Amino acid sequence: MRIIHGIPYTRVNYVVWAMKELGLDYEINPVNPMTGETKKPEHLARNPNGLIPVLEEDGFVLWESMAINFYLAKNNGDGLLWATDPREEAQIIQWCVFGSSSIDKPAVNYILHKQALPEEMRDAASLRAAHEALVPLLKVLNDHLVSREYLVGERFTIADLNLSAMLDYPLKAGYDMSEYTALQVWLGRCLERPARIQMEAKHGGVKL
Ligand SMILES: N[C@@H](CCC(=O)N[C@@H](CS)C(=O)NCC(=O)O)C(=O)O
Repeated sequence: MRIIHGIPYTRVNYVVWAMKELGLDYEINPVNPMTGETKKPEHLARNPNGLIPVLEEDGFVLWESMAINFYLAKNNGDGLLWATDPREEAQIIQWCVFGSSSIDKPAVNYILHKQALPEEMRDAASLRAAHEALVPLLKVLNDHLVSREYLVGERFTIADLNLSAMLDYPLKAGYDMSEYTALQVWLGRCLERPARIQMEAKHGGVKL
């Protein structure tokens, strides 16, 4: 039995999308951060940080969306989303660490301060800061994608999934990426995959 703890239109989306790509069954236990459920003892026992997503698989518990997706990709679907050699593996990790350490926070802050927070909590300076923080990161990705279709190994991997899912936040909130042509084409290629569309049809798109 595989359970994802969390509500789907958050970073839980990264994991649900990976499950759909890999054809894995899952159940969702809708632990909702907006109602304080992430800070209840029951959830803190799963993740002492009080955050979602958390994966539970036959008693095995794992938190941090990147770690969960590495685990799923490496061990399911005959390696469909994973690397074929140690160097590819290192490159997948490189892009995902870059994503979680640099892109994830400003990407989420952008959507929060643009539209997801209640209006009185939105802050123009935070929105501007999130926008500015993303500029050099989008350029790094765009430059890399000018000469290739995917981040690693010329096929869709968990690196493409994780980073395009992060960038879906600012994209959906109206961040203008038109000057990053290669990045935009790649985002379309990733976000229009059938598994992503199925996920959005079932659970809804990103909100926070
Ligand atoms: N680095 C963590 C971040 C997890 C995270 O911040 N999750 C948010 C939802 S998208 C959350 O649980 N927020 C609840 C809170 O801050 O109390 C990961 O990638 O799993």
